[in-house]
Amino acid sequence: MTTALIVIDMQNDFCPGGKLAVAEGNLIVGEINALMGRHEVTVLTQDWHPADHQSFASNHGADPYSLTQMPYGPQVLWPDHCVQGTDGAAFHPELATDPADLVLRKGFRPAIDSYSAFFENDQTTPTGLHGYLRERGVTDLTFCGLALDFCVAWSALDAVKLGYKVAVKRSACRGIDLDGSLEAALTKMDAAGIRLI
Ligand code: VGL
Ligand code: ZN
Repeated sequence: MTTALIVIDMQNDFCPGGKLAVAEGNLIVGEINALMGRHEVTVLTQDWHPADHQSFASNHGADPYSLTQMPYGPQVLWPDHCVQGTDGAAFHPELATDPADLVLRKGFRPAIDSYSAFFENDQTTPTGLHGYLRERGVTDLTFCGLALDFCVAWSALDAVKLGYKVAVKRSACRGIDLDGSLEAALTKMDAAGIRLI
């Protein structure tokens, strides 16, 4: 067994004061820092969008948090967030980034959003993370970070499909909770055999 900690999107824009702030997102940084170093492999993901990204409501003349249809299916339109190179896209200043083996950026293709750390939202375009973990012999994954009901859940569900043994460290996550999305994500993860620890 080889374990990896996957820290999802601990960036300024997902913390209070950011463009797509998750309530209490800043409060989990200390716990995440303490989890690092307890796994053979540590990965940080970074949401990393170009300014013309099609998940931004502003690029559709639409209201943030409304729904649109993309060629790959329904897509929530978000406030502009995690724009490449901006302070909002930077990691939370107290996040310990030195222990990370890999920083994986995602969501950089203008036409496709990428919640999952493994596949973009078309559910076929790979990010490369699976190849990396496979080559490092990783079998077991623990997820933490933001947001529990979007990027953490989508990543954990894809990880199960890819054959990993998966746990989510609940206390080291916070959710957005859009129209019941938090409860739905927890139910789906439980049904997939993901351990909520
Ligand atoms: C996320 C919405 C848009 C997340 C990223 O990290 O959960 N959510 N982009
Ligand atoms: Zn995003």
